[in-house]
Amino acid sequence: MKDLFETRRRLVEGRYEELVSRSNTPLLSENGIYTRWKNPVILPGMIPPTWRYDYDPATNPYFMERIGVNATLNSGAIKIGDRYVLVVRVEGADRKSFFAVAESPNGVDNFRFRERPVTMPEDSVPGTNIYDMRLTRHEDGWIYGLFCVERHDDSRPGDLSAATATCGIARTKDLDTWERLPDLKTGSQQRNVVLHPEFVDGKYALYTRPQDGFIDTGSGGGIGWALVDDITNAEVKEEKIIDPRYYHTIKEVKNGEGPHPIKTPKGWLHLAHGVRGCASGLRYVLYLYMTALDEPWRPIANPGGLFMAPVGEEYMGDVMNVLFSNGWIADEDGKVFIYYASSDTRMHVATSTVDRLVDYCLNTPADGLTTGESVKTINRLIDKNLDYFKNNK
Ligand code: BGC
Ligand code: BMA
Repeated sequence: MKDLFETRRRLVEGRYEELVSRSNTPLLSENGIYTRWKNPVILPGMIPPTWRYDYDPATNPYFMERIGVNATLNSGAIKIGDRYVLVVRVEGADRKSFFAVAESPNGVDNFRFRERPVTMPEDSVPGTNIYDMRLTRHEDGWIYGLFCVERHDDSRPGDLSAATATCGIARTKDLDTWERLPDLKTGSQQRNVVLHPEFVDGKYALYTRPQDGFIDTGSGGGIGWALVDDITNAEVKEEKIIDPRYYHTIKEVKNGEGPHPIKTPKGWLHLAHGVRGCASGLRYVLYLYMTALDEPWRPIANPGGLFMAPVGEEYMGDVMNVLFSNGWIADEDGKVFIYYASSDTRMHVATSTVDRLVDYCLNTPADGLTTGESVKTINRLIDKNLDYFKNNK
């Protein structure tokens, strides 16, 4: 029995070490806009074995897993010193998500979790589940984590699936100890709320996503913008839609802000997700847009269509056909690390630069909203190229 225990222990620890210490390689970038990296950066197998296995041979003679991890997904991201840090949504085999901090020296591999997951203090009304944290280093000096808090909707006692989504707010200096602030008060359900890093007119500014129900955005028209006087008692009194949904686009059914936008000389660069319905369910893709530097709520560029969609193994997982991102890091040298989850199962990284992403936003034609317009747009490019060839023989 002792042999079996030792053999299994070595196997489990060997596999874990292999995953947390393997190096990553960039793949060929066909579109030239971003580069995907070969290996996922976070996988359930990278959760430390001490969270999953009982190491005492007396109580776990077969060295079996006691606490399973189902998925490691939608992660917030931030650079702390020279470390690339993710606050990962870890989902247990029991379908409960929690946050755990993983750090890497280079942003593309060797991510290791800290010793324990985050113990998030509760709001006055405890949540059933928490997920999808957006991290913001705010100019007030705190690091904020805004996330979704899910609770059963007790106004519908007979319906076990009736739920509410609310924005939870917490702040920290080190990602270990969190001060929980009261949940955001709004007139509607909220799943994708993001804190803007700067004060606007002396107020905290939020990207919101008002929705009628837990799943349905209903009349909720898209990504919103709201100012909040006091983050320690945050209330949305007025909300305006800055990035609407449209019929027959990649964001027909839903859209939501990803991480907070990156400040660039040409405007705020935003990463978001768009959702459409199809025969196999909902399809989640990523897209970019830009807003004005001095008025972060005013759109200045809306490149048409999707920026990233699932490829290969990314299609497969717990919730198929989903790319979701709530974390990216812009380095001082202009390099951008886009952290995205595929199919609610694992985390990946793609790299680009601020210059390339801004160029993409400013020079990708906007969605003309009809086939006729799309074909006209292609013909304009062909005309331009034919002219160019003629004049540059
Ligand atoms: C899941 C989320 C999902 C949401 C809406 C929640 O119960 O945990 O991952 O986005 O439902 O489908
Ligand atoms: C949601 C999101 C994510 C998830 C996605 C796909 O609405 O908030 O948590 O990745 O659905 O299941």
